[in-house]
Amino acid sequence: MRKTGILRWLRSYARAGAVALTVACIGFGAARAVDNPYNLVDAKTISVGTMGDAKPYVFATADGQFTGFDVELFLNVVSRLGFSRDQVTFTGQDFSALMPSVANGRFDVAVAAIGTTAKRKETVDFSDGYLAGYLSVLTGDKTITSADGLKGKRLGVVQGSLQEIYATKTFTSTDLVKFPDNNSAVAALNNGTIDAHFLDYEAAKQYGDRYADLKIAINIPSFDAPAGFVIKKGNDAFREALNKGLHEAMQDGTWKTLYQRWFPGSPMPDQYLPH
Ligand code: SNW
Repeated sequence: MRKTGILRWLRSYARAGAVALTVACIGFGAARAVDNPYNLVDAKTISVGTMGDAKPYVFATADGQFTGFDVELFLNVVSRLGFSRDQVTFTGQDFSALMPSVANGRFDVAVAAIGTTAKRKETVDFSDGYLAGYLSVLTGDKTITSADGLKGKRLGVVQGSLQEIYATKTFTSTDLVKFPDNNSAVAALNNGTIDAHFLDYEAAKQYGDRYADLKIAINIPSFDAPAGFVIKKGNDAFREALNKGLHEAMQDGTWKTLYQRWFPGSPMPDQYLPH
C-alpha cells in the first residue's frame, strides 16, 4: 500500500517533469525564432562574404572598407530589416570560395555580382535579381576584336566565374588561364603573361580607365543570369526579407540613385526602376 503510493507519486512527478521540460523547450525554440528570425550565424550581425577587387560592384578601399554598387545596395536593403552599417561585417574572399562558404555557414550571405544560374541553385539560394549585364573581354591586343581573334590566345578567367564556364564551352581554341581574383589576372595581363582577361563589364571598364592600353574588345550578354544575394539553402525567412527590401529599394528610387552613382553613363535597364 505504502509502496504503490510512493511509486505513483514518483511516476506523476516524472510525468510533470517531462511536461515542464517540453514546455521549456518549446519556449526556448520560440524565443530563438523571435531573436534570430533570419537564422544568422550571430543574430545581431550579418556576416557577408565578398571580393576586394571587383570595382565598382564590390571592392575594398585603401583603408580596408568595402563599398561599391552591390555593397551599398545590400546595406540599404538590410537597413530596412533593422541592421545598421556597423551591424554588417564584410570579409573579402577568392570568388571560388564564396558560395561554398555560404553553403557551409561561414557567411550568412555572399554579395559580389554573383549571377543566378540553375547549377548554382543546386547548392545555395538566391534573392531576386538586382543587376544584369555583360561578360567582357579586356585586352591590349588589337587583333582581338571578336571571339575568332581569341583563337590561340591566352585568356584569363577568375576561377568559378560564369566567364570560366562560358569560355570553357565557347572559346574552345583558346588557352584558359585561371586566377583566384581580378587583380592577379590584370597584373598578368599587364606583364604579358596572358593576352586578355574575361570579367564583368563594369569591372573591365574600370581597369580600362586605370590602364590606358587596355580596352574592352568583346561583350557577351549575361541577362539570363542576373546577380542576386546568395544565401544558405532553405533560409526562406532571410531570402523573403531581402526580396521585400530589394523591391522597396527599386520602387523608391534607391536602386536608380546607386546605379547612376556607381555605373555613370551605363544604359539603365528598365526592369529595376520604379513602376
Ligand atoms: O551574370 C552577370 C550579371 O548579368 C551582371 O552583369 C553581373 O555579373 C554577373 O552576375 C556575372 N558575374 C560573374 C559570376 O557570377 C563574376 C562575378 C565576380 O567576378 N564577382 O560568375
